[in-house]
Amino acid sequence: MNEAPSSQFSAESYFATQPAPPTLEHDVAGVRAFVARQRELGRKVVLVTSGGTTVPLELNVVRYLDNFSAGTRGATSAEYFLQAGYAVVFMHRQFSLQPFSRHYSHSTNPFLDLLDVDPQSSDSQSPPNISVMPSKRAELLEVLQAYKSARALEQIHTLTFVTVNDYLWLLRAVSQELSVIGRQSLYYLAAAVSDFFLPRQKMSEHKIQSGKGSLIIEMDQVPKILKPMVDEWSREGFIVSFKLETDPALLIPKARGALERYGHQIVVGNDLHRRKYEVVFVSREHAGQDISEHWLRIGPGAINALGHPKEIEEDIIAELVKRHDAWIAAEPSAN
Ligand code: 9Z3
Repeated sequence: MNEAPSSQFSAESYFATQPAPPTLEHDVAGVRAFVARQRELGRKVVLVTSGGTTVPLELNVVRYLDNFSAGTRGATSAEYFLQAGYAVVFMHRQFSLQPFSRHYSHSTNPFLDLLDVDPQSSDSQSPPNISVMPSKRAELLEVLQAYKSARALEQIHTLTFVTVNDYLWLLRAVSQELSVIGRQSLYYLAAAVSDFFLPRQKMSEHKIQSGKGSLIIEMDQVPKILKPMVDEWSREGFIVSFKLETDPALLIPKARGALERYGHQIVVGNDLHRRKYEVVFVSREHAGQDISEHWLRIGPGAINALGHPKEIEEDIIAELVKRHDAWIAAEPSAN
């Protein structure tokens, strides 16, 4: 068994000691083919990460630590990126929300409630017709058309992760694949990623037994993955990370700290309870300039141009598309 380095992993020591997920090669081949196609078509490509990572406590996993995220931010944002003409690599936690189907989440808007059965239409040969209730048709049609169009245009490619280990391996591999399109690539890192993990070498093989009193687990820190992303894997990509805090007083200092430490393009700060109504973009207009803050807010009951309840992701993506276009247009040396 490999000796795991104690407590602080660099990205390098992490990948040298923690096993790659078994589906990695297959997943990477899919992304490679997708990116090659988008490159031919001249489309910009965004990697959207979404949902929370788990940290298993046992090799035969019964218990795990989870990070909060329903996947709403990522799934909603992916739809607006598609609308803006981007190709989307949607890398999400298995079973978290996905673009389009998110509108019919089983708990808030169950799909079966959209349907009607017409008993008159049945006979001994065929079952009755099923139709969409008239009151639900217009909304469903809009979602369905956008979904079918993204599929027909081969504009979206989906990948799943569960553990933080799956996430880290996939993120590195996908970033390297996307780097071939240079400045046309955008990274939108909305997944809620654990800061702590249990190295494979320290995990119990079987279910941790009770009966010995309280459970004490010492976890190691997950390596700061944005650093090698910015410096090595995606040097020309436009990188947007999210910072989640629950104490509003920490949001700006933490977001500024992340931008200073990693040197990427934007940190979007959000407070857990206000995340659907306000976010803050923390960035520098040009390298060397002071860090500035730009708040995006939507009022309660806001309605968009199509007459639907406004989602803050619409404004987040519009702002990012503008900034990404400016980034593409700028000379590399100017940044
Ligand atoms: C976010 O901050 C996302 O906006 C949310 C979205 C997870 C709050 P939902 O999926 O929630 O709509 O329910 N994501 C990033 C969270 C994160 O783990 N950030 C790390 C940090 O804060 C840096 S990568 O340290």
